[in-house]
Formats: sequence, structure tokens, C-alpha cells
Amino acid sequence: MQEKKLKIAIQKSGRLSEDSINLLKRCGVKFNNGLGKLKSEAENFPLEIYFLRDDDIPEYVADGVADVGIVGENVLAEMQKNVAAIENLGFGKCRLSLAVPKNFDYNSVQDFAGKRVATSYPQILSSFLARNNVKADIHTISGSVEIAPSIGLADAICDLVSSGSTLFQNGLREVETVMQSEAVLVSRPNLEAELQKILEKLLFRIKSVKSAKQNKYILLNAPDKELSAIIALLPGIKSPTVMPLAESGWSSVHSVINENDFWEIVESLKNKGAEGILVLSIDQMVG
Ligand code: PRT
Ligand code: ZN
Repeated sequence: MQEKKLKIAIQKSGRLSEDSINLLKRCGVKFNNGLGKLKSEAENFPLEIYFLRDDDIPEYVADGVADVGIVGENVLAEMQKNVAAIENLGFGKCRLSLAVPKNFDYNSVQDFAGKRVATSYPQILSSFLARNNVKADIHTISGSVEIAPSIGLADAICDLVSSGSTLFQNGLREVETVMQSEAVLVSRPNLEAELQKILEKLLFRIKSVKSAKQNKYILLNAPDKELSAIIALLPGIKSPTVMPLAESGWSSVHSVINENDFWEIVESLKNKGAEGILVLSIDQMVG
């Protein structure tokens, strides 16, 4: 009997494509992602990869054309399909925000009452406005939302923002965050047992890749008299590895540290006399 394959839909070309492909590759899945391909079969994992427009992914997953997919939470919330987010992936981070022209005298969300707001996210925006008891006139447009106020099409916009430079270049000011978003792995509910098993295998690998990205491997030389203070700075997974150096009075210390604490810890280590500090990225961190 032929082995069943899990079908995953990822963005064909856009902001999530490269990170989605890299994530699968770091999970050890080998496949050909040649330009213009619609579908690819993994060589060493029971996975079929579909390359699609991001807006179509929730529907394809809900309809069972694909079993799982990678899509922004913004698209997932807008499309309102019967698919569940099962894992945050840590890339494609942005926020959906309301922005007004610089000369708009803005005080509160009530100022949108009766205003024309251009957006590609009418569902998310209308529920946000309803939650705030504001009645505005939502104009749905599919692209270049940021130019709507300057051409007289709208009084304000609701669009995705990451650095904020697009808003700035168009003379707009961000005033309310409607939602935060990042790429998520989505699945259709009630996958059959065999597919669920493959998904769990993939998910285990995804989690290992994610925690590897959040951590760094650190090696350093520590003067023995400061060893306990240095060890206290480095919790490690269980506890740091300590080995004597050839030169007496010194030890080599190995550990794993969280990326967020990285600079703080390195500074404290130097203050305690640590030398030859090396920091390496981790490929996989299992269990
Ligand atoms: O062709 P397809 O339909 O697949 O792609 P698309 O053009 O609809 O989507 P794409 O590739 O632009 O974005 C895919 C997903 O990336 C989005 O759904 C978000 O989840 C995520 N993402 C993250 C972003 C941004 N950051 C982002 N900055 N999507 C769009 N933008 C745009 C935004 O619309 C605005 O035009 O970038 C501009 C703002 O960026 P800053 O840096 O100037 O603030
Ligand atoms: Zn799209």
C-alpha cells in the first residue's frame, strides 16, 4: 500500500515564501522549489508541498485540497474559514493598524465615526469597530491602500505595518493597532489518524527548529576562582558543562543561552573575568 502524504500549502511568492521554505528545509525536508512550480513532493518525508497565493490558503485547507498550511494570522482572521492555528512560527511579524493623514486631529477611536476607511481587511476592521461601538464607512480595496487618502478615496486607512516606513512616506500616522500578526501553521480539523501522525512528526521538528533559533551555544574560558559566579549566570539546559583547561586555574564552560538575554549575559560574564567567549548558532534543539 502506498504511504499517505500530508499536503501542506505555502505562499508561492511573497513575504512568507522564503521563511516557509527555509523552515521546511531546516526540518530536514528535501524538496525542489524550482521557480513556477505549483506542487512538489518531498524526497525524504511524506509531504507534498503546494505553492499558492496566501489569500487562497485558508480556503484550500478548509476544503481539504491541502491538509495544513502556513499563512499570516491576518489572512486567517479575515477569511474566517474552518481551520485552526496550531503553531506560531515566529516570522512574518506585522500588525494591522489604523492610520490617518498627519493633519487629522486624532484623539480616540471614536474619531472614525462617519469616516471613510480604506482597507483590504474589511472583516477584521468591522469587528474591531463594532467592539468599539464606532460606525464608519469601510471601503474594501485590494492593494495600495496607503494612497487612498491622498487621492481622496478615504479619510483613513487600515493596513499592515511592519517598519512603518510606508505610512511615513505617504504622510500617514499610525493611531490604533487592530491586531498583531505572524505566520502560523494551520490545519483543517479532524485529520485522519495517519495524516495526524505525519503532522505530529513535522510539528516536533518545527518546535526543535524554533527553540534552536531562540537559543545560542556559548563557550568561554573562566578563571576557577569565579567559576561558581559564572555558572550561576549560565543556567543551560540542565547545567553547564565545565572542563579543566591545560593551563591551571582556568576552566572551559559550555552552555546554552536565550537569544533575548544574550548581551546582558555576555556583559556580566566579562565582568566576572570570562575570556575567549564564543557564541554559536544552533541548528536543531531536540527535546
Ligand atoms: O501574492 P500573494 O497574495 O500571495 O501575496 P500578498 O501580496 O497578498 O502578500 P505579501 O507577500 O505582501 O504578504 C504576505 C503576508 O506577510 C501578509 O499576509 C502578512 O501576514 C505578512 N507581512 C508581514 C506583511 C508585512 N509584514 C508587510 N509589511 N504583509 C504586507 N506588508 C506590507 C503592507 O501591506 C504595506 O504595504 O508592507 C507595507 C508596510 O511595510 P512597512 O515596513 O513599510 O511598514
Ligand atoms: Zn495575498
